Order: sequence, then structure tokens, then C-alpha cells
Amino acid sequence: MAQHCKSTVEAPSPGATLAATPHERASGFRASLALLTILIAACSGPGNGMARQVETSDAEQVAPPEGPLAFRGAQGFGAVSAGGRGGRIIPVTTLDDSGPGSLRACIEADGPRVCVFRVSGVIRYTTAPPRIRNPFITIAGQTAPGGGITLAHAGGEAGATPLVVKQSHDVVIRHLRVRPDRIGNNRGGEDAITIEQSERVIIDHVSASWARDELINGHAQNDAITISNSIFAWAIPRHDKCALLGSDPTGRQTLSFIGNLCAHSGDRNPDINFMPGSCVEIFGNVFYNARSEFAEVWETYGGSPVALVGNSFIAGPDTSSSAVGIVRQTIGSTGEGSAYLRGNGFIGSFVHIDRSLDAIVRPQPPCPFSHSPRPAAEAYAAVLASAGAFPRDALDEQVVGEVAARRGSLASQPGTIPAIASGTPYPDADGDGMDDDWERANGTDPAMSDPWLDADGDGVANLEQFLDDLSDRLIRENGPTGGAQ
Ligand SMILES: [Ca+2]
Ligand SMILES: [Ca+2]
Ligand SMILES: [Ca+2]
Ligand SMILES: [Ca+2]
Repeated sequence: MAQHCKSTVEAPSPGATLAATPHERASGFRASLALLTILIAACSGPGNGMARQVETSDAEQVAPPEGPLAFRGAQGFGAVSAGGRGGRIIPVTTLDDSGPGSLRACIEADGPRVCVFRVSGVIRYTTAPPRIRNPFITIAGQTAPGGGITLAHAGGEAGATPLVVKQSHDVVIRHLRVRPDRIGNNRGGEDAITIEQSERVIIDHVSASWARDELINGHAQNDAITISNSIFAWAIPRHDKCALLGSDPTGRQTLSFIGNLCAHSGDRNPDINFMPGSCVEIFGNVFYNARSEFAEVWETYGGSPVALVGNSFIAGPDTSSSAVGIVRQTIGSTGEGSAYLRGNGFIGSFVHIDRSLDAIVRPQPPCPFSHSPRPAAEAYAAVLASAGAFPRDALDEQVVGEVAARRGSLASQPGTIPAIASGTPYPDADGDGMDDDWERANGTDPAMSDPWLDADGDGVANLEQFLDDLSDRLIRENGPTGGAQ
């Protein structure tokens, strides 16, 4: 029999979280946080779906990947991706599809490289979008002036997934938006973001919408993948899917899905289909307004091992009362999966943990974690405050407000890409990717290209410190409490 936690569905003071000022929005977040905490407590007794979660973290071990972090705060199995470390600094100076100074030119260049942006706006590919194949690349969207960068395509024949990492490794992508607002001819396979046959990839603080397949799809044999702090919203029906984390794997994979928001997509929130021996961690995410399925644990490739910890599964206006929060999918099963569940929160009237999970819930995780997961309430607050590409555009502001207010709805068709503020790029006379004013304040040389030196001797290269500072500042100054400080 389906098990519900019935104490739910009242929204926290609707409207408060859509209020105009950052301060009021922050109050809304706190109200939602308080409600979430109450509901986790209310739902944790026996006789409902929460009973099958383990109650302590005693069985959990943590074994972080070894090596220097891709950036400050990088987490998950992809955290030590080298990206473009030590490489060329390539400025993106035009929004054009191709040619000198285009993003495509940086993506298609050889060797370690860091793409920094001297322009803001929409890069709309008018020919087939580039594939990130050459390894060792960092795409530093946080360097863009004004409102940042959004990727799209022109529809028609050229209309295909705008952001693809394919047969590559050591790729770091931060603070980009991917919003395919036009219909491509490649409907069945048109994701917003695809990671295919690649290793050591981090997608962090990225926002995606309007895919006609998955908003993000890990395809074929990937390994050491992190997808973190990102917003995936409004895939397009009738194939509206948030995240297909593994399709057609051929071996064991490690993948971390951490601190993301999946909102307003019918199912695959997310879809977990891996081979035995894999380590898949789904930590601290917010899954909102699925229609039929939130998390799906599949067994097509021998049975997925997965740990789901500290996530929030929240009904929205489109969530069916028969929707499932965490479900085992046995269609085409070739072996039994295993699921470790701790500290997940469920809000709303739907089947929180489906009885199908009974046979595969385990008292210990399938493998050591890459890091210690946050409690659900803390993760929920962090997602609402700081997930997605910064500065947030109007769509990200909207979806975060809708999560907090338990409002909003699935899409029926792509929308309009919000206006992106122009801006003045920071001064960089020596062309090393670092703001010369930041250089003066941080002991690096504004008259010499010195991105890979380490002026303060802390083991982190100058440029990486600059990029980290830029990301932190963007989030701090443009977050829900930023303007109120
Ligand atoms: Ca796909
Ligand atoms: Ca400089
Ligand atoms: Ca310099
Ligand atoms: Ca340093």
C-alpha cells in the first residue's frame, strides 16, 4: 500500500517569498526552512515512508578524492578535475557563433586553457553547437561582465544540445546558463547539457531550462563527475525530464549530484541507472513539483547502487497524489540495486518512499562518500539562496521564488530568454584573466601575466584565487540577502 505523510501541503505564507526586496525574500526562505524542519520531524515516525531511512550517519565513511581542488569549495567525485590549470588564458570577446574571440574558438582550442569572458549576453549558435572534446578546459562564466552568459541555439537543423562534453576529461564549467528557447530538429536527443564518455567533469553553478529531452544527461561511460549547485527547471513536455544521470553505462562510474534544484519537470528528478560497483551520491538537492516521479532507481544495467542523503522532495501544484518520491524501477531489471537513504525530507501528499524500495534499502552506503552531506534543511536553504548561475537571471529568480511559495507550474513550451544586463569588463591590461585592481590588492603583478604563480604561497595559483573570489562575490552580492547587508 502506498504510504503518505499526510500532515502537509500548506504553503508558507504564499506571496512572501515572491516579495520584491531581498530582505523579504530572505524572510520567506527562513519561513520555508522552518516549515521544512517541522515537516521532517512530523514525518519521521514509524508508519510512514520515512521509517525506511536509517537514523544515524554511523555507517558512513568519507574518502575525498585526492589532489588539489578544481576551485575553492569543489565537492564530489569530480572535485579534483584539473580544468585548464596551467594553460592559456583565452578571452571571449564576441557573442558570435564562431571566429576569433568566440566561445567556440576557446572550446575548440588545444591544450590547457581557461575561457574568460569580456562580453555578456546570449551566445546563440547558428551552426551545430561545439563539442567540448579537447581536455583541460575551464569555462569561467563568473568572469563575464553584467548579467553573464546564456547559451542557446538558432533552432532548426543546427538546433542541438548547446553544451556538450564529449570524449573528454578535466572540464570545469561554472556560472553559465543554457536555455534552448527554440525548437531544434533533433528533438529526441536535445538536452540542455550532455556529458558523454568523459572523466573529471564539474558542472557547478549552472542553470538550464527548456530541454526537450533531459536538462542534464550523463551518457555512456563517464567517471568522476560532479554536478553541483545548479538549477534545472522547466524541461518541455511531453518528454520533460530533469536529470538522466547515467544512460548506457559500460562500467562502474562515480558521480555526485549535490545541492542542485530540479523543478517543474515531470520525471527523472533524477533518474539513476548505473552498473554495480558504481558510487552514486545524491546529496542535499531540492526536487520540486515533479508530476509523476521524483528519484528513480533503475536496474537495467545490473542494479544501481545509490546513496540519497539530505534531499528535499517537495510537491508542487502539478504533483500527482500518486507521484513517487523515491521509487525502484524494475522494468528490464537485470539485477538488484541498492539504496542507502538518510535524512531526506518530504513535503506534500504523494508516495514518499515507495514500497518497491523495501527489498533494496541497505543499512550502509554502497561506498565511501566524497564528503559529508549536509542536513536537508540546511541544504534546502543553501539551494534557494545560492544555486544556479550568478548573477541570477529573471527565470532563476522566478523558480526559486516558486519553490519557496510552493507555486508555479510545468512548462508547455520554451519561454523567452530574460534580458541580460550589459556591463563593463574588469580591467585586464596584462591579459592574464585577472582584474588588475584585484591584482594590486592581492599582491600579484598587474603589469605582468602571472596567472599560474602563487603570490601568497598558499598553494593555489593566482588566477584560481581570483576566479574563486569572483564567484564568491557574485553570490554574496546578488544573493537573497546580498542587497540587504
Ligand atoms: Ca538525453
Ligand atoms: Ca590582469
Ligand atoms: Ca598580472
Ligand atoms: Ca595563492
